[in-house]
Amino acid sequence: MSSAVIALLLFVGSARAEDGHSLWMRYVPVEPVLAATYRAQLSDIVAPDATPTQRAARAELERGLAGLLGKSPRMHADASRYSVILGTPRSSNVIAALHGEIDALGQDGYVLKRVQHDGRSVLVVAGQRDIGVLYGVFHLLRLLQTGAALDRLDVHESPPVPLRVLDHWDNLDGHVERGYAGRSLWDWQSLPEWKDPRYTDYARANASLGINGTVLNNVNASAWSLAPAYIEKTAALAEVFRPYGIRVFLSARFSAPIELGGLKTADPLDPAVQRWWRDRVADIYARIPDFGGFLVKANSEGQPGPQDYGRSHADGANLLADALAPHGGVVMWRAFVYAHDVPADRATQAYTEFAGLDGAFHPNVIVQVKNGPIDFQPREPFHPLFGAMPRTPLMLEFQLTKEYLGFATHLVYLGPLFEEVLRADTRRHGAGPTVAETLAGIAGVANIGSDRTWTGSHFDQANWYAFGRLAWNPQASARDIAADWAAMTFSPDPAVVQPIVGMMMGSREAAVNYMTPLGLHHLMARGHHYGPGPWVDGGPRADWTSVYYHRADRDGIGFDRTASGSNAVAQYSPDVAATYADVAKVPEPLLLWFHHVPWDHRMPSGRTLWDELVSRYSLGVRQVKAMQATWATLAPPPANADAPASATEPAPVTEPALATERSPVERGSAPLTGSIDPQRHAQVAAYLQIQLREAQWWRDASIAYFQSISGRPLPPGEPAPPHPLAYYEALQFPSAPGDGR
Ligand code: GCW
Repeated sequence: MSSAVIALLLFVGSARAEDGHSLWMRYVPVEPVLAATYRAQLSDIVAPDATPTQRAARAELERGLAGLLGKSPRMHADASRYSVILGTPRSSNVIAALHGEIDALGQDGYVLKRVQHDGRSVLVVAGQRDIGVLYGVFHLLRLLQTGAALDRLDVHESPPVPLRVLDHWDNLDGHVERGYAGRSLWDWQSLPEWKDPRYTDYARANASLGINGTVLNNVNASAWSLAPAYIEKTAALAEVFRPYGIRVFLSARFSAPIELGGLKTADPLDPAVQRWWRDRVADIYARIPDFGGFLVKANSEGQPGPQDYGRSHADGANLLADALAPHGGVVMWRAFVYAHDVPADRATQAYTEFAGLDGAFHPNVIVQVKNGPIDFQPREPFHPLFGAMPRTPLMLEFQLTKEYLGFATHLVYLGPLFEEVLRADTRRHGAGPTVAETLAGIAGVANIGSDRTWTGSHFDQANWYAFGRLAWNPQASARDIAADWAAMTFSPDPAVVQPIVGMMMGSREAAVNYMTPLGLHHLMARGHHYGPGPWVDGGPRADWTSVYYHRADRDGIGFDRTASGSNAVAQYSPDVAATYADVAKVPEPLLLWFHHVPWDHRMPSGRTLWDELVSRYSLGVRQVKAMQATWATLAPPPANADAPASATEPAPVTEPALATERSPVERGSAPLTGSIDPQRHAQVAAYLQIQLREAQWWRDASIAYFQSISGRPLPPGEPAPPHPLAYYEALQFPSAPGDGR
C-alpha cells in the first residue's frame, strides 16, 4: 500500500473518529456502485425552504446525501427539471395531485413514492404537514443507509399512536435518576443563552424516529422547574426542538402551589389552588405556545398528591387538565402508584386504584401505565389496566434506561421486550385488543445523558432507536429494527449485520436467564439495583424486599397470584386470567410470577423446577459468552504493518487484511470488511467482559442463596458457586450510579 493511501486512511480515520456520537445518522459513504445509482436518482431536488421545519428537512437531506454519496445534490426551491420533490400539497402542484392519499395518512404521515410527471419518473417525499416531510426525509435516508433500491418505492406511513414521548428523569442539578449515561443533557446553568448544538442533534435523532414529545425533568419533580426562570430555559429548548416536531412537557410537582406559590394547601378542590395552576399555565403558554403539558407522579413513593387531601387521582388530574385545556395541553397522570399503608400485593395496586376511575377523567387526561404491574423488570406480564379503562386514554411507559437490566454496560436489546408487551392480547373482547391497540400514547424513560455515546454504551443507542420505531409503528418487528439499526450504526455489510442482529435478539433472554428466570422478579440489590440481592429482607417496606417477590421456602418458590394467593390474576380478562391461573397453562417464562411451585415440580424440559432454575442461570452466562464469541469475529483487522509504528506500540506482525481488490478508501469509508472499527469494537468487547463477570456473579450469588433455602444438591455438571453465600451478601456498592435522590 502506498504511503499516500496510508496517509489518506489515517486522515479518514481521524476525521471520522467512531466514538458513537453520530448515532444512527453517520451518513458515511455507501458502496461506490450503489452510490452511482443513487446519485443519478437523486441529482436535482426541489425542496421548499420557507419554514423552519422545511429548512430542517432540506438541510438533513443535503447533509445525508453529501455524506452518503460523497456529493451534495443540487437543491432548488423551485425548478423545472428535477428527480426528487419534497413538500406538502400546498408547496407543490405535483404533490397537490396526491392530496387524497396524503390526507388519508393524517397529520404526521408521509408518502415516499415514484410518480410520473412530464414523462419523467420523480421521487416524491410528501406529507400533509412539513413535519411529515421531515419524517419522510429520514425514511429516505434510512433506505440509503441500508442499501435499499429506490426504483419502485411506494411507502405510506402513518403512526397509529399520536403521542410518542421520551421521559427524562433528569434533576435540575444535572443528576439523572436511574441514568447510566453521564449527567443530564440539559445544562440548565447556561440556558437560555447557550443552546448547545447537542440539543439540535437530540431533536434530529428523535425526529428521525418520529418521537414528538419530551418531558425534560424527573417525575420525582422539583417545583422549581415551574418557576419563571426555568420556564425561560425550557422555552429556549422548545425553540430548538420546534422545527423537529417535538413539543416539550414538564413533570409537575403536585405541591408546587405551596412550595412556589406560598399557598397553604395544594388541595385540588381549593379555588386558590385552581387559580394558581391556571395562572402558572397561562404564563407557560405565553412563553411556549406549543407547550405539551404535564407529567405527574402523585401519591407514589412519597410524592405529594391529591390523596393527601382526601381527593382522588381523578380530582388531581382534572385540576391540571382544566388549567391546560384552554391552551391545548394534556396531563399524563401516572398509574405507577402503591401506597405505604396498603398491604395488598403491589402488583394489584395500580389497577385497584385506577380501574374504578374510568370515565372520571377530563378528556385531556391520559393515564400513563408502566408496561407491567411491578416495575420495569426484565420480564413482566403486561399491565392489567391495558384494555380495562375503555373510556380513558391510556399511554404505555417503557424504561429504556436499564435500571433493572444491568445498567449501560450490559448488552440487552429491549426490542423483543417492547414487542412482547405491545403484541400481548388483552382479550377484553374475545380476541383483542392487543396492548398496542389500546394506546393513545407511548413513553420511554430516556437512557440519554452527556456521555459521548449519548446512552452510555454503543448498544444502548439501539434501545432509544427501537423505542422510537415501535412507538411510530407498534406492529414493526424488533428484528427488522435491529437490522436497520446495525446497518446504520456499524455497516450495511450483511457479514456485520447478521451476527449483530443475532446477538441483539438473544440478549434480553440472556439477561432474564442470568438475573430472574422463569418469572422471578425484583431480586436486584436494594436501592441502586446494581447486581443480585435475592436475600434482601427487612427495611421500611415489605415490597421493597426481594423475599417479598420470590417467596422461596423449603418447599418451593414463586408468588401465588391465583385465587389461593393475592388473586392478581382476577384483574385480567377472564380468558387471560384462566391461562395465567393454571399452572399447566401459564407460559413458562411467567410461571413463578403467578405461582408458588414446589421445587420438584416437573418442567416441560423433564427437569425438576430446582434443576431447571439452576440450569437457566448457567444458560444465561453461556449466552453472554456466545455474544462475546460472536463479537470477537467482528474484530477489526490488525493495524497495517506499513503504518508508522508509535513509540509505545510495536507494529503488529500480522499481514494487513486490507489488501482486497479495492482499498477501503476507493470503496468509501464504510468498507465491507465484515468488521467493526477498532474504537467501538474495543469498548463493546470490554463491556461484554463486564457483562460476563456480572452474569457469573448473578448466577453464583443466586444459586448460593436459593440453595440455602431449597437445601437441594446442584444438578450434575453444575459447578458450585466459588464463594459462600455470606460473601455475596456482604458485597456493597455505595457509589453505584443512577440512584434515586
Ligand atoms: O423503578 C422505580 C425507580 C425510581 C422511579 C420509580 C418511578 C422516578 O426505582 O427511581 O422514580 O420507579 O417510576 O416513579
